[in-house]
Amino acid sequence: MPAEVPEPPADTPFASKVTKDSVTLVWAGTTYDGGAAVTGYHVEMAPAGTTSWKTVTKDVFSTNYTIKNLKENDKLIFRVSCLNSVGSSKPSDVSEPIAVVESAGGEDELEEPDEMAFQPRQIEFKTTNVKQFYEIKDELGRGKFGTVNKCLEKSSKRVFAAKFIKAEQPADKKEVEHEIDIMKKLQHPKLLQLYDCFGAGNNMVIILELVSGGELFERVIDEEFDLTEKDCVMFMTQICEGMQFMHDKKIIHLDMKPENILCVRKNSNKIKIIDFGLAQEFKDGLKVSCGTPEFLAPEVVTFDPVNVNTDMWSVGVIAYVLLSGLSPFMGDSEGETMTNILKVEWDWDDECFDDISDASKNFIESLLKKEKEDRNSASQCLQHDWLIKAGAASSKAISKAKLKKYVIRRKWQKGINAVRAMIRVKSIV
Ligand code: PIT
Repeated sequence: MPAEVPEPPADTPFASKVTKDSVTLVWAGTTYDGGAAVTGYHVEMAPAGTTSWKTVTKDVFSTNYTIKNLKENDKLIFRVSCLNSVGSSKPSDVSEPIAVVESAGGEDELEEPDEMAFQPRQIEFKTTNVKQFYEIKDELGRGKFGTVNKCLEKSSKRVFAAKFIKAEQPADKKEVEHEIDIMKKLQHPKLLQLYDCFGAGNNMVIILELVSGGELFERVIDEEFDLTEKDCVMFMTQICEGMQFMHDKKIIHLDMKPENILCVRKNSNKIKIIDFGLAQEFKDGLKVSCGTPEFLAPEVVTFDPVNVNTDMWSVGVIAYVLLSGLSPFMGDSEGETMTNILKVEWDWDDECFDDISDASKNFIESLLKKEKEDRNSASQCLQHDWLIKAGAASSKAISKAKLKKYVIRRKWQKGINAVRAMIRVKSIV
């Protein structure tokens, strides 16, 4: 069949960041490339309320772009078309009007804009050996899911992360295929991207975007890093951006915890959310029994229906730990932890909270609510004063003594869990 023009971007473009003279626009990839790979995007803008479209660029390969040198206080709308060798798709839906004004993190953020690691691509499951296409390099980490190694794509010489999963049973394979299906839907700069996948016999390999900054909490406890409330705002904003994108797609992560937030590079404050192994598409009445005790929402503990706000509870717990190094519901046993969660028993009593802003406390209070309907959604969080008024957040260093102890304790726990998993595997064999 001859190729045709692609379908437009799957979603309405939106602004991930606005400053007094720039807008960073983010959009989704195509739903169908027309049979010829998407080669780039055409971004257009117009004054809000008009149809005077003007090309911003036809030369962008990632699904985000920063439009610079805009006039302060202008109100603009944007649309994006997908390009392939045949031509251009119809334009996407038109964005909400975006006002060019300073917002969270704008002025003093010196980092480069968000980049997708690679342009959206059609990913097909291959049954060949991964080593035919990739050279496998050093181990990056391991967990209950298997091992992650750095790898090099032979054809392009580009580096990626290869996640090796042992899938002994057909059900294990189904689980991995489910994770792959979910990841294909999640093309966003704050969510770790899927690049390729292989399955031969019992071994499945997922090729992922490579990030090299390690776990967020490990990075912030480094001696070189002065953790401030401003930094916490920056991290929580990115986490909420990733959540907002997932939740807009009706996908729930269901295992939001510090270990699943990685830094892009050692010297960058950009993060990516990983591990979609437990993620589920929302369905009315969906119940789950998984996750990590300290971060579980009450409805997971009681095996009641979940929704996207189930993740937002865990985001509240992450913010609490990041600011204090204390785990709000942690008990002496898993049972005690779950009881504390069900009673929503937590407080600001510790003296380390004396220096923490009321805005941050209000942000967390709006998430640690028993009823998921009462919690702030990811979009509401992104509108919360604590995140919006990032410029006002304190630049005073927060004590990291407790957070250091917390990270060390979680590492121990992770080791114990890995040994437990091995013992379980042994006893099955
Ligand atoms: C990297 C670098 C790194 C670890 C990872 C990726 C791990 C990612 C990962 C992704 C998953 C999952 C578990 C781990 O279930 O140090 O680029 O989907």
